[in-house]
Amino acid sequence: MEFHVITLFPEMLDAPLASGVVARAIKAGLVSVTTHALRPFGLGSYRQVDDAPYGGGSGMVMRPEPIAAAIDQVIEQRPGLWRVLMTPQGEPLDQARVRALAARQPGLLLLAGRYEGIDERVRALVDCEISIGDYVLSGGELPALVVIEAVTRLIPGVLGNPDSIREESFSADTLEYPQYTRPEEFRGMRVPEVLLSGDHERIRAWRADQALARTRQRRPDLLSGRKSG
Ligand code: JAH
Repeated sequence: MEFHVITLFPEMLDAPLASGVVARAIKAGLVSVTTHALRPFGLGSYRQVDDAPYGGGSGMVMRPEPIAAAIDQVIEQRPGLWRVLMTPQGEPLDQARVRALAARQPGLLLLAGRYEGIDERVRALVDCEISIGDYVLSGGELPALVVIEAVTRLIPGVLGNPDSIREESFSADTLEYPQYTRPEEFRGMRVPEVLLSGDHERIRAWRADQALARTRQRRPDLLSGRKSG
């Protein structure tokens, strides 16, 4: 699986890709991540990538031509990449969408914007738009990294232990049950007796009950039908 990222700040991707699961997947040759600096595609001797909004207003808007030129160059090198715009106006990212993105061969071209927005006509140049949540960021780089990590984890061979591809919270429709490790007592808080009982059927039932109760309390939206929230 190939990831390509078009960004004004390629160095922002360096540290997060240098350690952890994504770094291991890159070293193992299971994925590749290529950053493409947008600046060289900017206009004029200042390599301008933004301009004032038509109609007035504060803030700057990304011009479409540098983005289009960058996309065209990457797609020419690598036809078939699924073009994804990171934007708060996009479709919310959830584990189902991560799975769908992971199925896109040969990979993803992630577009990370900056400034107060992107010229509306850029939307015509991408295949989909993804949001990682309802909050304000300064650009799409962190969301792009979120997509890269979430997708990479689903690629066969990336996670060493196949048991941990249980996929954890959100793949199922409940949150995880409470987890404990040693010591049996920590600052007066004891590990629930059932987990020390060795009764695997009781433990399974307790965990299922806890997961459901926690989901009802914290994320009832996950229980009321497939998707919502
Ligand atoms: C901010 C371009 N869903 C989170 C998210 C994604 C992208 C951006 N902000 C938040 C963003 C500024 C410019 C994109």
